[in-house]
Amino acid sequence: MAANKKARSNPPYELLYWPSIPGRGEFIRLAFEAAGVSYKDTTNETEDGIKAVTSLIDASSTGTDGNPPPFAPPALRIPGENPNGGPLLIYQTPSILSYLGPKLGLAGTNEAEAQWILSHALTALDLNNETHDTHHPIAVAKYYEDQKEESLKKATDFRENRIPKFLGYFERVLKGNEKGEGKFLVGDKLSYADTTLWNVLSGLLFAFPKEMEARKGDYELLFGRFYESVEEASGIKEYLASERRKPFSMGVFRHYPELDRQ
Ligand SMILES: N[C@@H](CCC(=O)N[C@@H](CS)C(=O)NCC(=O)O)C(=O)O
Repeated sequence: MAANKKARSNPPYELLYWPSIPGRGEFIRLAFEAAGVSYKDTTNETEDGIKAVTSLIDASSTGTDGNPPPFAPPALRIPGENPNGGPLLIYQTPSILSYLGPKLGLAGTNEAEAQWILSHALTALDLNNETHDTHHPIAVAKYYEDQKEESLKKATDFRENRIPKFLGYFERVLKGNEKGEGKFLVGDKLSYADTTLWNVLSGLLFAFPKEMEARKGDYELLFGRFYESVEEASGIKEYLASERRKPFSMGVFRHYPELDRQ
């Protein structure tokens, strides 16, 4: 803990994401926290940090310091890592995770494992994106209330067909990875695929509590072993108990009771 604190006072990595919500920034935070590596969460740690995000994605930006402009947050800034000697700026959640994975010791032990980890993280992020579409099936920029009718249809299909398809898939992956004993998707150690899937499951439990409660028992490894094991992992457990962990609210994972199983 003391080492963590010390490291946090001089972070080499800067996460740029919207403040106050877990959102897609959470996938990056969980990787850092699992590895015990320091990072600066600019918008949550500095008064007008949000300007750092809004300026990056400003519609007139053609990039900064020799980096292209990010399309949308999250983005990660790493001092001195741009080939021009300046800060390197990368964006897109899976791109950031695959960059950090080997550096944080969360990308497996060989090339095959590294690719499987990326594949599973992308699949978990697909599930994340499909969850978002249950409350915004028509237009990202419109209010949920303006697309409620379509949301009800989308959420019904999501609950009845997509949730069981994704959960069934990950249950098979856990079963097939005997080395992982139900605790890891790939190999026998924690990876960013595990932390990414865990966050999506956690979000689904928040957004669709009735649906998930009714289905949990069908996935013996996923909810009997994996979920708790990641939650208890070193670094993750401490983070989840800290103030740095923001509650789900109005981001990707939202609890609209009418979209849940009735
Ligand atoms: N595929 C991108 C999606 C990024 C994204 O949609 N970011 C959201 C916040 S979680 C945003 O601000 N989007 C603005 C937009 O798409 O116009 C990723 O995984 O990083």
